[in-house]
Amino acid sequence: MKTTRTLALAAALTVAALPLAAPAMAADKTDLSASLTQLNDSGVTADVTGSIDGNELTINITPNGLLADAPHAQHIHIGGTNSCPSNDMEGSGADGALQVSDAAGMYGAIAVSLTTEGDSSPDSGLAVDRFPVGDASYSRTLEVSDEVADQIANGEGVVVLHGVDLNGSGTYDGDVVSDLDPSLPEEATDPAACGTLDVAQMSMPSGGADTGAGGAAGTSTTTFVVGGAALAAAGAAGVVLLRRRTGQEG
Ligand SMILES: [Cu+2]
Repeated sequence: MKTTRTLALAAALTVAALPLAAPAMAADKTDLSASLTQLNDSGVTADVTGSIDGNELTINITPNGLLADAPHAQHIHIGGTNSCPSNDMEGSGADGALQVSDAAGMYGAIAVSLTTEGDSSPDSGLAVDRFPVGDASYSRTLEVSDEVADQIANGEGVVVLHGVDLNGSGTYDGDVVSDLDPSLPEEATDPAACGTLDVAQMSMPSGGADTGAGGAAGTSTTTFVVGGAALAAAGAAGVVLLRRRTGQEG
């Protein structure tokens, strides 16, 4: 019979001992990151971090340059070529502005609405009263479907922030209506920034796998959980667990 012993090591000690350790993932958790760049000459950038762990999606967004005092719809798009258009791509809006559907073949359709509360399905894609205003930072953990979770973990997500003041009036206006909702001006929904939601490289410590060729008594598997991902997972406790399976009787 095998037993499992659990050793708790202070996170600080682990970091000090393994300063160059590559992030290693706990079983199902995959770290996500994106660096968004401008569309429609918006000047908007954003840093995105997060994770997908089973059906649990965590997304943190820090935008810069969004129109102040205006809501900004934000989504994870999936489909198309899972990519972003270039800032100079011409679209169907005013003076060639890029509307959402113009680049749907690249970033696909809305898969997750990154609302501040409540429903986060595509149905809430334009729930303007539940999206961040201006450059407000965003952080939320959501439940997503198996399919969407798999796609995101597979690196197929694209984060798009919407809402651009094309004419510099300080508010959403103009003569061209939104291709998503004709009751809104295109400025309210035109894409402002886009970035692919990249999956962190998975890497296990070298030499960590012991196939147990020495027989039953010698079978031993050690799983190291180190690095940034584990520190995030460990949270406030700041403890990294090192589980070691031994061949001893319990
Ligand atoms: Cu979108």
